[in-house]
This record gives sequence, structure tokens and C-alpha cells, in this order.
Amino acid sequence: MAEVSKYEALNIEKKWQDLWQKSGEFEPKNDYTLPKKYILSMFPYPSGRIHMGHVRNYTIGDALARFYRKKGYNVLHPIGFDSFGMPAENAAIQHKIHPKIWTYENIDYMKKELATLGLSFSKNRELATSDPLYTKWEQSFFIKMYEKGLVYRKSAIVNWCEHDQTVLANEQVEEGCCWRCGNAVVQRELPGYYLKITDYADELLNDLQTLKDKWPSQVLTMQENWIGKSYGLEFKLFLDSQSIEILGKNFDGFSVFTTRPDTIYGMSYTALAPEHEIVKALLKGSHLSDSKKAKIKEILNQSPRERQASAKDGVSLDIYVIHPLTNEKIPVWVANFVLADYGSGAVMAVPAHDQRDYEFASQFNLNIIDVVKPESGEFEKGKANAEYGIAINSPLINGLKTEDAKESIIRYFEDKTLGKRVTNYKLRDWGISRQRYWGAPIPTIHCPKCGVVAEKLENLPVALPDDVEITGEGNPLDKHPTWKHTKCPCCGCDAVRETDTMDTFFQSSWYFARYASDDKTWNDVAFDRQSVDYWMSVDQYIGGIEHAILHLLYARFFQKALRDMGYLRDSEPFSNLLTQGMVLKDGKKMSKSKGNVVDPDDIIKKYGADTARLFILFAAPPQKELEWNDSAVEGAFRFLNRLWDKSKSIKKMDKIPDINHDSLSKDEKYARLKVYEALKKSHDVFNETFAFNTLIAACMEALNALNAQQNDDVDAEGFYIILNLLEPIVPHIACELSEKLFGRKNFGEISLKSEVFVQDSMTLAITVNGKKRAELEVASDMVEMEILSVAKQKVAKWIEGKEIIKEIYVKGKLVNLVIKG
Ligand code: ANZ
Ligand code: ZN
Repeated sequence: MAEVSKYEALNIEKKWQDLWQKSGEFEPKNDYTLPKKYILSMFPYPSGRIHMGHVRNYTIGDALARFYRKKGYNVLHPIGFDSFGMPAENAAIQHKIHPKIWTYENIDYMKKELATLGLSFSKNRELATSDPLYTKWEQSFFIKMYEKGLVYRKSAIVNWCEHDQTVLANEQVEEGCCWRCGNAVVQRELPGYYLKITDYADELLNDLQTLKDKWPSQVLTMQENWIGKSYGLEFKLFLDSQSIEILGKNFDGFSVFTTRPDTIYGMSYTALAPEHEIVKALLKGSHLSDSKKAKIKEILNQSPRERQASAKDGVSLDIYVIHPLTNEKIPVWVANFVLADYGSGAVMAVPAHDQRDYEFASQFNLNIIDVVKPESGEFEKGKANAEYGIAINSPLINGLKTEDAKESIIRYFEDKTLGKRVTNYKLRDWGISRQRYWGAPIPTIHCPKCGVVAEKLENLPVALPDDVEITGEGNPLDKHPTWKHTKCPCCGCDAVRETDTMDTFFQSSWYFARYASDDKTWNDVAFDRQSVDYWMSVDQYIGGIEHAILHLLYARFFQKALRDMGYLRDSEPFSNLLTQGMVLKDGKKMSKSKGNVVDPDDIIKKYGADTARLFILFAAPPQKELEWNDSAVEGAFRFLNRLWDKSKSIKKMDKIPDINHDSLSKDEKYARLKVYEALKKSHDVFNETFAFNTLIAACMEALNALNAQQNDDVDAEGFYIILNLLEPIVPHIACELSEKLFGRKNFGEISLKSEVFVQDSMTLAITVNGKKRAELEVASDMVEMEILSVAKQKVAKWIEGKEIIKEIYVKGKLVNLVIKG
């Protein structure tokens, strides 16, 4: 018995990692009759080294994967690398290393690091999105989408980063700056390819309902706002005859979109985006003064973000429209807050009830006309009254509530064919062209005769050339001497390849479905339906909140598009989503720039992977931020040592001992209670709350309780259960001890024995005015108030209709009720 061995984490961990590697026990089984769980942590970008955020992400996923595997589920728990993207090119520029070499060296290094964490990933399904095979299928999706009209090419004003020499999607612009390098984004017109995500706007919005309570509500709200559906009235405002003359009879008016048609009598001016056709025409003509033209051009040069951030600004165009209901003349302005690409790029301004209109009107002394009496009764001064209320000063709708007034105006306009009910979305099509090298080439060809044509499927992948020079300026594929020169797939004449590559979000929009496909089929098909239909959708997706909009919206869109192209069955890719909190040190996000990084490698070398995993899951619930704490890491390590030491006094066994619970002492019963409480907790934690910290705490309490009693059977049963509960969290030490003590046998599902949860009871005498009237059996932890209430019921016939003057409870002995008369 008396073993003296010490807990040597690194030896044990190496042993088990080698064993797991050989056994292949983490490979998903192709038996599609088994119950399945697809557990997926978002794949990493191969930046060079894993960081604590990765450790957290993969430990959460691994704990779930191991839990379900132990429960008998067929588990898919894959890993790969999101390996195209700009950092590889930046490294090439800075360190003169080829992006491909940099990327694949990083992948190798990170794979080794991840292995030292003991993560139970499938090896066979590993992939990197820069692999030519991955590109091949991706390009085939692109071509099929192009043929379907789901990809189209257009010239548009795009967000351009001078520093990275590339286009950015709206989602990649953060407060006017590039999400990658932080430099200011400028506006520039450029041809590019767009994915028609707007075709799916309604479905993307409606299906959020199906994710309620399964995704964090915060993420659902962010997606809803991003899609930004609103409905209202679109109608045309007609210019007065003089203004038509001024514009050379090229225009007779313009459309506006409003979500508050009930405020139409409050319109005191209208405002156009500076990009509006009418503004363009006036800029060419002589009607506007030079200073006004200069002001408009100044606004045109600003990005939408900059305009939004600056004070309300604009100029009067000295033209007028006629109010459709009152026939009054209304001035037309250009304003910096009107977006060119929303609604019709023009607004009817109602300063009394719209804050932006109010600020602009205050700035330029324009009329403010109240037309809605707020529900609360009082008009607030100094700002717009945006809330709903009752229409006033509005002949057609006076007295109507906002909702009814809106409907009434819309119907009036539709009846008179003056306007129509419309729905608008904030969501924009997804621009995917990037002028970069390290990405998947867009598989189209520009032919002088045929125009833009797709490459033939049999020629895929259109692979990247290796011999490029990466300087950071311009597009390396465009500058390559030969790569782009090819023959047209249609007519065979000389033609030029598209030299743009795809946004890397294209790759991360379908990797989860690729994993779900049997790897033996990867060469032959994008997805094999049988396997994909079995594994999809992802049962639990885990990743950072920073992906709440970008990645998750694109992936949802892809899932739907690929479904409609016959590749996939489901409408949603991720049934459940867990967004993990950030890892902080000294209250700040761990990052190289802040110099507060703790390297996972160092922790693993010092204490072992199990300590790192235990700390990460114990320090905070996964959804919350986690503050790094050296002494808590020590604490986790000490607990594992206690577990190790305890194992030395546990008897070896080949089945769970039979224990007669009634015959146990108080301490023994208590220890069993604590063990079974932990067991009970694990069900909630793994299936619902993911509050691993509470499960770990329960295991610690249970171990303490075992140490405070002497019964070998209780010890053995309890230790077996604790090891099983901890195995998904600290797999190496758990497997090692389980092997030593129980031959790593599984003794089957342990039921929550009810007798363990029955608490000790006590018998109380109940007296009324000192006379014993009854006896009462209650749980020994029942509180006084409850005892008194039960006692009164028990002696109801002696106290009925009487006034109780005093109620006395003598702990563990008796209840005395003193009554009047
Ligand atoms: C008059 C009005 C009165 C408005 C009122 C609002 C409140 P959402 O809800 O985001 O769809 N709008 C329309 N097109 C615009 C554009 N291109 N740029 C900037 N603003 C524009 O917003 C719709 C509202 O935003 C519209 O309803 C319009 O102002 C403005 F008390 O019309 B509203
Ligand atoms: Zn051609």
C-alpha cells in the first residue's frame, strides 16, 4: 500500500499523450446509428504560438468532448487552422520569409503546443484553409455561386486601407479604422466581387428565433441590429417648377424613406446625401455658389464613419419640394448625416421628433414643428421627442396613436398611389475581393471577347504561385510576370486571371461542414452527404464574443446558401453557442502590446497541462472574464497533489463496493453526500450551465469530506466518482490514477442513490400549554420557521380558533405553543 511516489505531472502527461496518439481513440466513428455530439472550438489563426485565450477555448471544448465520449456518444472534436490572411504577408515583409513557410512552420509549432495540453482532437480531420485541396472546393463554391447569381461583380465605393493596400468589409472597419492595423480607412471606388448575403436577410433574421436560449441573447441582438430590418413608407417629393427649371428638367423630384410617416406634417426641410444624383447635377451647374460646392466636396471626401463622428453639417441647395399633403414649399439641403446607400439616400426631416434632424435644424435655424404629443404628456425641451404618442397638428390623423397614424398615412399614400410600404435592411452585400497574395485566388478570368468568365471546374484549384516578391505595396499576383496570363475557358484566346483573392472569412464560413465530412472522401467531394447529415449541425460551438457579428453571420449565410445549392441539409450551422470571456491580467486583456502575457508553455512546463486546465476552468465560469492569478495556479497544482496523495490510501478494486448507507457514521454519510452532490452537479454543468468552477469546487469539498472519515469503502467509491468527474477536466492525472487503482475500468453509470441524499431526521415533542399533544419527525436541518408552521398543523385541533401568545422552539427537542384561554 504505502506508495511514496510524488505527483510528476510531466511524465504522466507525456505517457498519456503518447498512448492517446497511438490508440486513435479520439477519431470519430463512422457508425451513423450511434448518438452523436459535434463539439467545436473556433479554429485558430496560426500566428506563431498559442495564447491563454486559445487554452481557455480548447480546454472548454475538450472537457465537453471527453465528457460525451465517456457517456458513450460518438464525438466529433476536430481542429484546423484558419491559415490564409495578412499576418503571413506582414511577416514576409518584415522578416523576409515566405508566407507559406511562415504559416506552415507556425502550424507545426502550434500543433505541438496544443498536443502538450492533452486535447482530444481528431487527427484525421485536421486541415488548414490554405491547403490546395481546401482551396479547390472553395473555388468550386465560388463558381457555383457566381453561376447562380449569388456572387456578382460591381464597382463600388469601398473602404480602403492605405497601409494594408486592401479593401475592407464594413464589418472590418472599426470606428473609421482598419480592424487589423488601426490606420484610418479611406473611400475609394473599385471593382470587386460581392456575395448576395442580402438575399438571405429575412431568413437570417427570422432564424435567430430558433437560436433563442441556445445562443447568448447578446449575440442574437447584435445580429438582429446588424441586419437592421425596418419598415415604413417610401414616397416621392416633387420639386417646384422653379427648381425643375434650375435642374434643367432632368429631375422632377426624389424619393424618401421614412419609418415615421405619422410625422409627415412635421417635415420642415428635406436632406440629401452628398452623393445624391441631384447634388451631382447641381455641382456641375452654376446654381450653387463656389463656397457651397466646396463644402459639399469636403463632406464627399469623408468616409461615412467620419461624417457620423463629426457635428451635423450641410448646405442649403436653394431648391424646393412641395409637401404632398399641405402643398407648402419645403427647402432641400445636403446633410452629412444622410447615408448614400440607405433607403433612397434622402430623408424628409422632422426635427421635432428625430434627433439627427433636430440637431441639424438647430444648427441652421430651420423650423421645428411638433406633430406628436408624447405618451407621457410633456414635450421635452432641447431635444427631439422621439417616443410614440398621439398625432397633433396633422389634419388627416389628429388624435390617432402613432401605430395607427403610421398605418393610416401609409394606406392614404398607397390609395392615392403617392407612395408604397417598404422594408429596408441595414445589411449590405459582402465584398470579398482582397488585393493580397496569401489568400484563395478568385477563380475567374477576364477575356477581351467574353468578359468575365469562371474557370472550368476541372482546372481547380487555381493555385497560388510560390515565386512572388512581397513588398507590401500593390498586389503581388498582379505584379507576377506570368501567373495571370492564361487562355479563356470559353473561346481559348489570350486572357488574364483575376488577381484578387478572397476575404479569409470565406474560408471560415464552411470549415465546420468540411470537418463533418468523412476525411476519406475529402479528395473526391466537398462534402459526403451521409457523414455531413449525421454530424451537422454543430452541437456546441465555442469561441470569442468578437466573432458575434462577422464570422457567425457569414457562416450562417453560407450554411443556407450551401443548403440551397444541395450540399447541406440544415439551415443553421451551430445549434448552441458559448461565448467565452477574455483572459485578463491586472484587469487588462492579455496582449503582447501591453506586455502582460503569460505564456501557456511556461505554465505547462512548470506545473503540467492538468494544472493549467484546472486553473482555467476553476478561475471563472467560461462565459465570464478570467483574471490571471499566479497563486490560484499554485492552488490548482496543490489540489492535484492532494488528489495524488489521497490515491495512495485508496484500496484497489474491480467493482464499486456495496455500501449499507444506514449503517454508516455521521462523517461517512456526510462524505458520501458530498461525493453524490458533486456527481449530481456534473449533469447540470456539462449539459447546461458549463459552470465548471462549481463542479470543481464540489469535487474539492468531496475530497475534503472523504479525508475526514475512515471508511475504506466510502473512500474507494468516492474517489472513483471524483476521478470520473474530473477526467474531462484533468484527463492525464485522472487516467493515471484510475489505471493504478481500478485498471482504468469503467464500472458503469453511477446512479444518484436517493438514500445518500436523505438527511438525518429528529423527533420533536409538540406541547400546547405545556401538555404533550403530538410528536413530529423532521429533517435535522429544517429551519425554525418551517418547524413551527408544521407543528401548528399537527396540533390544529387543540389550537383552532385560539389566540397563540407564544411559540417556543427548543432546538432538537420540542415545540411549545402557549394559547389564550
Ligand atoms: C422621418 C422621421 C421622423 C424619421 C422621425 C425618424 C423619426 P431606421 O429605423 O434605421 O431604418 N433615414 C432614411 N434614410 C436615411 C438615410 N439614407 N440616411 C440617414 N437617415 C435616413 O431609420 C429610418 C429613418 O432614418 C427614417 O425615418 C429617416 O428619418 C432616416 F420622427 O423619416 B425618418
Ligand atoms: Zn473568351
